Amino acid sequence: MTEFCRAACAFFRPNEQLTSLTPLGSGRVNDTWLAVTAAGGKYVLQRLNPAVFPQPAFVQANLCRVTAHLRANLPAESGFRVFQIFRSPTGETAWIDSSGAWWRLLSYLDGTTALDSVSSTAQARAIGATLGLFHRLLADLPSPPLADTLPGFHNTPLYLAQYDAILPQACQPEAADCRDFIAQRRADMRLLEDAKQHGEITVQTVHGDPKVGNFLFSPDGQQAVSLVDLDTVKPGLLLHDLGDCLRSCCNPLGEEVRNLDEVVFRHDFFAAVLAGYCSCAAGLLTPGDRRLLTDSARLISLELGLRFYSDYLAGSRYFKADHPEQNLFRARTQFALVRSIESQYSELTAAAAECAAQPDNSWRKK
Ligand code: GN1
Ligand code: MG
Repeated sequence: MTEFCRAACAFFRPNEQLTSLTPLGSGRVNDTWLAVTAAGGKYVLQRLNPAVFPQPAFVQANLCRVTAHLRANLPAESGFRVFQIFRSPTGETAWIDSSGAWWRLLSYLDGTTALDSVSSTAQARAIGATLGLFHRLLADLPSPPLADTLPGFHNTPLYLAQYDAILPQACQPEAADCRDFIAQRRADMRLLEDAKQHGEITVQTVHGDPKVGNFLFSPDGQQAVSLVDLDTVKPGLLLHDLGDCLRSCCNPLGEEVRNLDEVVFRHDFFAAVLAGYCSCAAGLLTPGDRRLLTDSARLISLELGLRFYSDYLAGSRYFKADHPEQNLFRARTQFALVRSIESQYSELTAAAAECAAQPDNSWRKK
């Protein structure tokens, strides 16, 4: 891999000498490095996972459009930073290695830090406000819609059908607790897709993966300054993003917890994310979106647990894993989170209704 990293850097920056290469972040799909050059340049070097993104050209085209649109429309006072996509001297935004994988070089946002987990309601609120700003800006993205880089992404009934198909040919033993957990919730899995079919909830350009680690903060951990990992930005549901952001932000122990009794969905962080979001983007939410806020967090946690469990059964071919049971543990953590949401369902729903009733101070949908 290091040889490919060197070749990719040389392709984009032929006149700079690479001095160090350090793995960056904890992405489960793509490979990412911090590349530093002798001239002091700091870059994010990424290899797109071809097994996950079959149309890398779409990913790159979306990335260019989205970053340009964000940059052109950011309110100056927002403090939000957008990374740059570097081109080779011949104008390419991607280098393709001999195995066919696509690589790109992005600017490293110096003076920022990624959090492992949320540790205060202030951070939760900052994340919610940043997601709201992101949605608001992308609500005005001129047509045509972005290409679908990952068909079926966040289509929960489709993940359920894939799980059913994997079961007869699983290469790992079934786990009875996960099997029963899924069996008891099969009917729930249609909730967002049905609401979408009925036109009750908002479809627009969304991030697709707004988990805690994708929000960059100021070094003191107080200000959220960016939202990165834009490969899954494409048309989707606002509730996919809200649900995913909530499932990640309200789970301070992270995605791999061994003692499942410790997993808790934090009620205070839930209210804070939503308060931050609504202060920026309440005007985007329809009554249907507002009604399903708690369910979105429950559904996306259930969906991710189902995806991890299916991948465990299939031999961990999608999510990177250090050992064969890692995706099983990840699935159990998500299912524990679902249980915690279920046990606080009415309190969470009341808190969500209160947040969504707040006036949107800054902006309204035109
Ligand atoms: C994957 O690769 P990463 O870590 O950015 C996944 C998300 C999951 C997340 C869970 C394209 O994101 O959907 O929520 O892992 N991305 C894709 O950590 O499947
Ligand atoms: Mg991602």
